[in-house]
Amino acid sequence: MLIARQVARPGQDATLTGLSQMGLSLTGDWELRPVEISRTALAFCAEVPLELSIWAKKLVGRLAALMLALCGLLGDSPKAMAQVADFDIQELATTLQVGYAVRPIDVNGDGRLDIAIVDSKRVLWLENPTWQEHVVYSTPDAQFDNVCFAPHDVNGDGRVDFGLGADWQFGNSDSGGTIGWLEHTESGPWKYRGIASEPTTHRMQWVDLYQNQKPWLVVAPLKGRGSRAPGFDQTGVRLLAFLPSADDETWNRQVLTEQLHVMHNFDVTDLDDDGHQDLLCASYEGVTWLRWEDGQLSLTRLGSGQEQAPPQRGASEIRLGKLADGRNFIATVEPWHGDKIVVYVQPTDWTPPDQQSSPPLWPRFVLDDQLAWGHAIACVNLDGDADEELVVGVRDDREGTEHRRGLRIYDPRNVDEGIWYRQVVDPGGVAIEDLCVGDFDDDGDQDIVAVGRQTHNVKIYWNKNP
Ligand SMILES: [Ca+2]
Ligand SMILES: [Ca+2]
Ligand SMILES: [Ca+2]
Ligand SMILES: [Ca+2]
Repeated sequence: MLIARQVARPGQDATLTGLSQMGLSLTGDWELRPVEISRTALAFCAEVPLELSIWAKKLVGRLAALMLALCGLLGDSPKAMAQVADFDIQELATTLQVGYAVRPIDVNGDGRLDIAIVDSKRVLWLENPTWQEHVVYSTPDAQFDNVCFAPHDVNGDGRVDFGLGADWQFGNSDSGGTIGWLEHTESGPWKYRGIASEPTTHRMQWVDLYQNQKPWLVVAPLKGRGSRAPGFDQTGVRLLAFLPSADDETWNRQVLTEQLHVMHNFDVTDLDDDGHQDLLCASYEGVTWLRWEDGQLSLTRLGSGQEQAPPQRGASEIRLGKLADGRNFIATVEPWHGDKIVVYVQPTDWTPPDQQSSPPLWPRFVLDDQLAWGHAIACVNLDGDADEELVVGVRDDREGTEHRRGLRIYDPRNVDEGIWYRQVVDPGGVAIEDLCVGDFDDDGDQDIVAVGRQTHNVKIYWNKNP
């Protein structure tokens, strides 16, 4: 473990990216921060003539890395600084095809959080504390996979039901993509009811759109209808909302917006703390905040996303986090095929704009570019300070490198300068398609559950912080 000094200046687009552009590569746990002594290394690198051969540049890079390492060794204990949280790791007996989605839900109403999972052809829950498998819906003969779900007591009988997105066809933006719900029956399999279909249905959440305690099922397809490779940017995504009614066929439905393109995920938030739910969407447009005022929807762009041509554009995963001083940060995976972990930090003087104005974007910091595809994010308090930490699930190994898929934690230290600690947990352990957080042992701290794609597994990372 090594302390790296931040080489990019505060306000520059990238911190770690600045390092890698100079041929530096840091593995394991690290901290990025600016110090006087690092400027020697920075100046040394910056003065290398551009026409130097690649080998000469590598040599310079290694010398700079050595200097940085020495800087670190002169400082505080690197291990103590990089360690954010301590975990006991438990692999459960369940084997998945693809663990598309996982949520912490008390399915049986006994007061203990269970683990609910959407697998390729099954919906199941694992009962706390034995983690016994209960398969409530199985479609072994289906041609295509389930992809997403969202819990809510749809029929008001006291048992939690699930909205379900299925018939997932990544390459078909013309048809397919089912939206329905699973009624939690008293015993036996749950009953599926179809509501609608929308090609590339991909993510769903229940949202109280109009602050009347009647949540709508909000559904985000990945791509616009009829959009085509390579960019899939010809048409906007139809962000849909469905309000339950007694008759499944007549659920009230709305298209909330078609302005955004290639929306990989969205988060349900209350970003301006007005007590009303709003949405943060990750798309080619970067980070867009959707809110309702007097029933009117407004869209405000808060973060740029990666500004390159499609499909290397925008953001793909997104969650809102809270800092100890009350400000927000927005954590994303960027671009769509996300090889970067990015945060946007709310400026200290930021206030929600009126609907007509377009305020400056929040500053963007690249925390990590040593990954193939980050595919899940949570913002949660894991340690003893009041800041929320950033939890990231990396799905794929990066080819030809030592940067493994698995769990990574980022701890905010000085967010206005892009300074975070990184902790790599159980590298290679889970090819994380999705993760969730919850206090599964009811000991007052937040634990993490990750579900795998290529690894087909489920692991609980028990938080052992004192
Ligand atoms: Ca339970
Ligand atoms: Ca119910
Ligand atoms: Ca914390
Ligand atoms: Ca716990």
